[in-house]
Amino acid sequence: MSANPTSGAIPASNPELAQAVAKAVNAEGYAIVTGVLDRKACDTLVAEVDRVETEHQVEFGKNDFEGFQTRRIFNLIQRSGRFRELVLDEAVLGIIDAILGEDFLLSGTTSMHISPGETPQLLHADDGMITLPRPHVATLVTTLWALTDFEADNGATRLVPGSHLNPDIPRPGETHADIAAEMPAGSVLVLHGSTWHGGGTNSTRDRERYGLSIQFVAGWCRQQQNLMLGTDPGVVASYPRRLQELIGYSLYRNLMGHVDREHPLTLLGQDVRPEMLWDKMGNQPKK
Ligand SMILES: O=C(O)CCC(=O)C(=O)O
Repeated sequence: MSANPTSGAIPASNPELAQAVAKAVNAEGYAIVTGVLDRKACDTLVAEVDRVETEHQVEFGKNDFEGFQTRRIFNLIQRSGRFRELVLDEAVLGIIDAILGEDFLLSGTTSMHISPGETPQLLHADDGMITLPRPHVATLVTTLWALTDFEADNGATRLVPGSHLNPDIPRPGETHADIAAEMPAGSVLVLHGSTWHGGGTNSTRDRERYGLSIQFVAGWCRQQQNLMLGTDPGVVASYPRRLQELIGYSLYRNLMGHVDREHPLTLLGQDVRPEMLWDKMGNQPKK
């Protein structure tokens, strides 16, 4: 395993950020964006992960995939406003829009806190269970946020560049030319959903690796975490409109996701009446 792809990283200040990242993700299967968060924000988020882990007595994973030395918190948007703010990061949403197109959805929010002693996670593709023949356009994008430095020895995510174009998914027991996505705290690794990757080994004695996964899918796909059922509508009603839309209170191309022909935001008491696709189509001349 070689390390340190950060040399090709793209700074968050790049004026063409969304296009530059989309180009790299489509060509290489990944991109690293540096400087999305500052150290203070990372420290605050680490403290927030610690707080939620303690409050909910989050234990290590019970299988080798989730990691016997890794703690995960799912549905982070339920746990704290700080995580909800991250989901709404304008720069990252611009990147996702450039890759997945309009009306994309949030697919899930998870923390992965890797402790010393963790072994490598099985390489996998986050879209590995779907039945579309590979390779295919990105239907899913995972953003992995480094809250502490990601280093080759403390569990930095490993990935196989270009593997999103491979017609297969990796099988257990195979070895592949993976690299460690070393990146300073505050960086975000953007992964094409078909790219082979996995959490790394933490061979340090005392360095915890804190990361967050904020995952998105195209608006016509199923979300991995059921965010509509995972959050009380009474609580969602107080969220910013953009977050409500990303959870699923939105329509894809003015059709998919409607409720009795109404926009789902009407269920949160909002008066939203877009022109439905059927209206648009029905008003076209037939000849
Ligand atoms: O923790 C990481 O670096 C990656 C985790 C991951 O890929 C997963 O759990 O699916």
